[in-house]
Amino acid sequence: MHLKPDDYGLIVALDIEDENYLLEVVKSTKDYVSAYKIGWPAVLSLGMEIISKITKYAPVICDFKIADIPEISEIIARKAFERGATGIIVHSFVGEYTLKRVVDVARSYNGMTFALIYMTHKGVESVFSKVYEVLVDIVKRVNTDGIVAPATRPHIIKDLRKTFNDKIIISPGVGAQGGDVVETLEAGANYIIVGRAIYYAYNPEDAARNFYEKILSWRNSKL
Ligand code: NUP
Repeated sequence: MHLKPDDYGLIVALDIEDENYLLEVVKSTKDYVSAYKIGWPAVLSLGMEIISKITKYAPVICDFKIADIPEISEIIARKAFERGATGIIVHSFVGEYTLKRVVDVARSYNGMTFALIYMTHKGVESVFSKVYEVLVDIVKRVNTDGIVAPATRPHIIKDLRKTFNDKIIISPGVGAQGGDVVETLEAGANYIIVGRAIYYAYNPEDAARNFYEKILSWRNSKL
């Protein structure tokens, strides 16, 4: 199952170091998610095998934030897809040759590439605001399936949606970092990414259902 540019949903970030807890979160939230996202915390703690274990329940996007020369980026992406990943996240500041190489590897596995254009956390405006237009131009030259845009900065999502109307926008920063579900979807995101607000919740299943229902009710209000 692939994410789609005309669809909406929840992606749960699993930055969890304990395998039992990670799989417990997956099993209890799987009915509400379009995909899971894993990154360095899970892979460095549990190994790459964790990817195939999660894919039994839902597609996995590997948030490796690839930022290397094309040849090395290709290997990193390939390792993720060999384990059954559905998507990979790559930084856009490394330029179009790295992005193109990652897109080619992804395509050969029928997988997806998401280019990270602007981050969510405090203090990065001083970097990203200076290079924003340059990064947008890089991504315009490469046929990535989607982009990663910050739920903490809805005006950036809005701007990216205008430029990239056929790409899937996935947005981290909802919940623990202060981003809001409805504001993020209104701005133009397709999938919201939520980590701590789900896996640190007293009841992750209820928390995931809650986010999912908010997305559904927003979508229904637009029909
Ligand atoms: O700009 C970004 N911000 C961000 O938080 C790009 C990301 N990929 N992320 C990731 O989204 C981050 O690594 C984490 O996995 C997730 C957000 O988690 P949380 O703040 O909802 O716990």
